Parts: sequence; structure tokens; C-alpha cells
Amino acid sequence: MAEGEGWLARLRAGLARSRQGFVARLRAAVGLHRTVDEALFDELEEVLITGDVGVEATRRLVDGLRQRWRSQGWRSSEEVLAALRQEMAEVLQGGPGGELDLGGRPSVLLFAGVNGVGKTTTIGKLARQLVERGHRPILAAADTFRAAAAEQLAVWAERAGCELVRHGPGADPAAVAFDAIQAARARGADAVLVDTAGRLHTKNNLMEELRKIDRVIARAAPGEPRERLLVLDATTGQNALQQARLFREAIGLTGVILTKLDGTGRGGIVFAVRQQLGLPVRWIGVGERIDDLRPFDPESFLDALFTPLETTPAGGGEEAR
Ligand SMILES: Nc1nc2c(ncn2[C@@H]2O[C@H](COP(=O)(O)OP(=O)(O)O)[C@@H](O)[C@H]2O)c(=O)[nH]1
Ligand SMILES: [Mg+2]
Repeated sequence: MAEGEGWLARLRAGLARSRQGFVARLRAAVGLHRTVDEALFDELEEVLITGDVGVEATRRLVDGLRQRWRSQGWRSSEEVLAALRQEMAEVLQGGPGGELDLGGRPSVLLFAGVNGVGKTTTIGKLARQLVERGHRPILAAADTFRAAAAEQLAVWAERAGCELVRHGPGADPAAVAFDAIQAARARGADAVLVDTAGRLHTKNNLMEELRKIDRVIARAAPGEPRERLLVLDATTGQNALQQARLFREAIGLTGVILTKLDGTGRGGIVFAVRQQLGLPVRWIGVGERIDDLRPFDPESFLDALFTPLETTPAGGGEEAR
């Protein structure tokens, strides 16, 4: 499918830093070691850790490699990399992937995450894609802490061609979510995307506020929100894991959206989220354009990480060989 190929190319471009960062270092390590031995495993371990793969996922990957080596042995460094890729695929497998169940009347999707991770942008991109697929989303501006937040979401609603429900600055965020659900029913919209505030320095208030939004949504629409999605900024590394634990404790999570993967050479955070938190990565962001947000698919992700580019994509000057 042409569209799919376009996305793969963008994914490759978006993951260029990681491919040239920790994956290139994996390649180099494997290339340097003429023989497969403990020293190689140690070095791979180190590169994985510095690539934000996290201690647990790294241990699992390297242990898996050791076992494969003992049982089958390898002749070439390419075989080591292929085995590592298989281990990585196993870490990432499972989970619901990027498909959203929008069978509710309406379906409610709650987005949480600290300031600046990309919540509002992600909701805007997603809304646009839903509209393109024939859905009728409504955006709920439940980040009422700053007036600018609702403004930003209003711009996205306009771009996406969907409606927005907002109250004045300082209004009760739960009331905004409630009204958006009523509006969705009245206007026949099938999805309500709820944007929330993310100021973590008032951690307890934020979590309390999220719990309240969640309760009010459940009262207005039983069984909702069906998705509680945490947006994480991939460039914040292991710190993102700590954020995830806090949010999971507060509201429970159905998955993670990992943004700004284009901005880091340490894209291994994807493995850490899956292994260390047990949470599925549902969507990933690899740039600021609307179509730079996509459902997470382990195979194309690994493909983009491991396949070197021979030609540069239009406009990209990266990876001269
Ligand atoms: N490079 C890049 N920038 C992103 C991505 N997602 C969001 N951003 C940028 O991150 C910044 C903060 O986004 P915003 O949606 O306002 O974050 P919020 O505070 O969580 O709502 C904006 O400048 C976005 O354009 C991404 O996948 N890649
Ligand atoms: Mg925002």
C-alpha cells in the first residue's frame, strides 16, 4: 500500500537518530568483536543501557542472546544482530497495538501526561486522522489551568475539522469532560478525546484532579473512559518510567503514547516501557507533522531501526554513506 510505504519511509526518517545512535553502536560492537564471547555480551549490554532500553529489558535481551548462542552459535556478526532483533520483537510482542475501539456511544479517551510531553498535539493529530477515517470526534479542553491550553486545542480542532468543548480558564476540568460527553450524544459524535493538564509540581492535586475527571466520565458514560492513555516524551529517557508509575497508580493506564522519538538517539525507551512497566506502546510520534503520529507496530519499528537507508528521504540530509 502506497500510504503504508510513505509511513515506513517517514518512520525510518523519524528514527534516524536512534538508528545512528544506539543501533549503530550495537552494530559497531558486534563488528569489532571477531568472536562471540562474554566481552561482546558485556558491550552489547552497555550499549543497550545507554540507549535507554532499561536494566530489565537489557538483561532479558542479553540473556536471550546468550541462550541462542549456546544452542545455535553464530558465524557472522549479522547473525548476532538478527538474533538480537528477534529477542527485541519478543519483548515488544503482545498488547493491543494502535487500534482504538470506538464502538461506544460515545467512546471516551482520556489523555494524561506531564507538561510539554505532547498531549495536546497528539490529540490534534489523532483527531484529524479519525476524521479522515470517517469518525466524528469531539475534543474536550479539560486542561483549564492555562487559557493558552484551550486555545491550542481549539486550533487543532479547527485543523482536524471537529468540534471542541471548552469552559473558561480555571473551570472544573471534570465538568468540561462531562459536557463534552453530553455534546457528543446530542450531536452524534462517536469519540470524545479529553485533554488534561500536566503540571507535576502539584503532583497530588494533579492526580486527584485526574481521578475526579475519570470518575465523572464513568458516571456520565458507564464503561468509559475505555482508554486511559499516558503520553510520554521519549527524550526524557528513564524519567518517563517514573512518570508512568505515578500516573498508573493514580488512574490505571491502558497504554502509552511515546512522542518525540525523532528527537532522541536512544529510542530504546520503547523496550523499557514494555518490559519494565508491562504497558503496551500504542502510538508513537516521530515528528511534528500530522501524519507523524502512528499506531505502534513492533515489526515496522524494528525494521526502521535496523534497516540502513541507502537513499535519503525528500528533504532529509541525514545518513550520507
Ligand atoms: N519533534 C516532535 N515534537 C513533538 C512531537 N509531539 C509533540 N511535539 C512537540 O512538543 C511540544 C509540546 O507539545 P504539547 O502538545 O503542547 O504538549 P502538552 O503540554 O503535553 O500538551 C510542541 O512543540 C509539539 O509540537 C513529536 O512526536 N516529535
Ligand atoms: Mg497541552
